[in-house]
Amino acid sequence: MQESPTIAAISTPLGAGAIGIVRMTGQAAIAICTRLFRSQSRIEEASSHTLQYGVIIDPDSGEAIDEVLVSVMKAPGTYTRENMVEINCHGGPVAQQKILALLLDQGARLAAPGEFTKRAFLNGRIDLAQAESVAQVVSAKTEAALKLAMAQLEGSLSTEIKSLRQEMLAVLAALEAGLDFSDEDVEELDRGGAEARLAKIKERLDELIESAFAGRILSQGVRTAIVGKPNVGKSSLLNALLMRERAIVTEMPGTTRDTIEEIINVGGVPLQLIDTAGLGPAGDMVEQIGIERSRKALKEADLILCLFDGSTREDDHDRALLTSVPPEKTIYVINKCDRFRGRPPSFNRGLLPSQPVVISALTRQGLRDLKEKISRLVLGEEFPTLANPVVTLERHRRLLAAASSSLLTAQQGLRVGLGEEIISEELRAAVAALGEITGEEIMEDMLDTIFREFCVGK
Ligand SMILES: Nc1nc2c(ncn2[C@@H]2O[C@H](COP(=O)(O)OP(=O)(O)OP(=O)(O)O)[C@@H](O)[C@H]2O)c(=O)[nH]1
Ligand SMILES: [Mg+2]
Repeated sequence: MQESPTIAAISTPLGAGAIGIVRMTGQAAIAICTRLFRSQSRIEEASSHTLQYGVIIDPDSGEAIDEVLVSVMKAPGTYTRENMVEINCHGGPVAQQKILALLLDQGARLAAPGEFTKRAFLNGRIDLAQAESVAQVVSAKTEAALKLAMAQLEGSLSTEIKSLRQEMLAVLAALEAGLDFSDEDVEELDRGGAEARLAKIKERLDELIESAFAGRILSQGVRTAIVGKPNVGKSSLLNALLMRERAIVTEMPGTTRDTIEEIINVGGVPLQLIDTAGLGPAGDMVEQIGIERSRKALKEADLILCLFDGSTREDDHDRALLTSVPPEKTIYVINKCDRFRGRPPSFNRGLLPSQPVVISALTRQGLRDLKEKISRLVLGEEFPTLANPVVTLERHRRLLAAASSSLLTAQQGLRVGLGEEIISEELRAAVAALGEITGEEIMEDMLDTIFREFCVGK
């Protein structure tokens, strides 16, 4: 990728801020900046990784645009491995836009989303999995998600994938040596040995695949549906957890007619909370559609908060609800405990498959217990420690699953005495799948799809 055009973009978010950064990378970055920058020292002569004070001027009018600090970073020790300039200007959108426009006038091209990071990848500074983690670092919503993304950026996943790929290549080489010299008198391939090696590799692949559930939860959030019959306090619970009056609450059953989604952070785990329409007799069309949406939310949820009104006796709707929630991913919650303080709830908790959490969405009593139970259930014991690489992207999970299934076929082939060509074919497919994760084997259009998800200036 030598001689790629110089690109520029505003890297800080749009809108007014104290400082804005306009970023430029490419062979001509420093020369372009020089033509606009008036200062005591010349930036071409400045040492790499230094900060230069000066003024950006419009070269046509000589007018001063902004007082700035310019970071000068010279190839190859930079983010993109090319010359880079970052102009730290005042954070108003006008100054940043004007400076960007001047850079474009002087020959830079506007950067596409993720193009800085794409260059870092194409120029070999980071591999593809690391490049993808940059977007995750930027979008991390919790500390845990940030830690995972940082571990991936530092290469923990890539190192594991590359080592698995190397091991597959070694088995493949042994197989193909058998193939190439099959006319000559070479030792027979040790089928049992090859199979055992593949089994070991597959085991590690499967561990990575398993980590994807936790990875998705930590990086994207646990889909958590609050369900229950009308009027038990679902919207009140959503509001209490959010600590603001997000959903409408009234004493009328059937208040919530559509699902409402909000994100909260419980002990470092992001929850995507979904308040639903009460599951009960549907009156009009809107209520019917609302109830269908509730059922969909219930089906797609990773976690269900199944809510009952503890101040009234259970009825058929409660009982019907109990048959439709899977106990292994449900926390049962008895609400309105302020109404039966000191006395047992009217609701018969003996109906519930596990110990319920008793709360009052009104007085916030029991909310802490509920949050603790949520993080215990989600983070569970089998949750991987962040010391091991964790798969956070669906793209990676899919490729790992493809590799694992090819390995399985290859293993079976070795066992039943299939021809070595067929086995190498499967192995090659597995090697290619892993290569797509780290970008050792990847098509240009795949890259475009991946980097399109990035923000401009990253
Ligand atoms: N005393 C008491 N009242 C509560 C509590 N939680 C909710 N309520 C009341 O119960 C009524 C219904 O609350 P909502 O939060 O709207 O119930 P919902 O389950 O969302 O109802 P729908 O949207 O109609 O399905 C309101 O009058 C709330 O003030 C509680 O913990 N204690
Ligand atoms: Mg409601």
